[in-house]
Amino acid sequence: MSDSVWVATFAIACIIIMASISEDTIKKLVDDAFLKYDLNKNGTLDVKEVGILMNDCMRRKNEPEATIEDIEEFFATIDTDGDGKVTREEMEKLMRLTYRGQSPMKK
Ligand SMILES: [Ca+2]
Ligand SMILES: [Ca+2]
Repeated sequence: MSDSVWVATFAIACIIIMASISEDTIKKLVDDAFLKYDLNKNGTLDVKEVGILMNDCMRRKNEPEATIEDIEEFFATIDTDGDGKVTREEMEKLMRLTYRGQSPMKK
């Protein structure tokens, strides 16, 4: 894996470790993520908001801040339809895949 893919995987793992997760709690986690990081309250996460989420995770683990490239790559991975914003559905889908060990980033 390239460094930036590793960072993205790490950031997702960090989100999941925030709570003891089960399939049923994914929705709650996504709600929490949006509550905290959807700063302009428009119901989607943009690149800037995702960057804040990532860097929160990095700081919590005492890792260096994510670079713009890391953030953009992570964002592109989450934004599966490529419309420039991450919806709850996209975030839920990603969390489910990651939780089941079927990360789309393994490719
Ligand atoms: Ca937003
Ligand atoms: Ca999208």
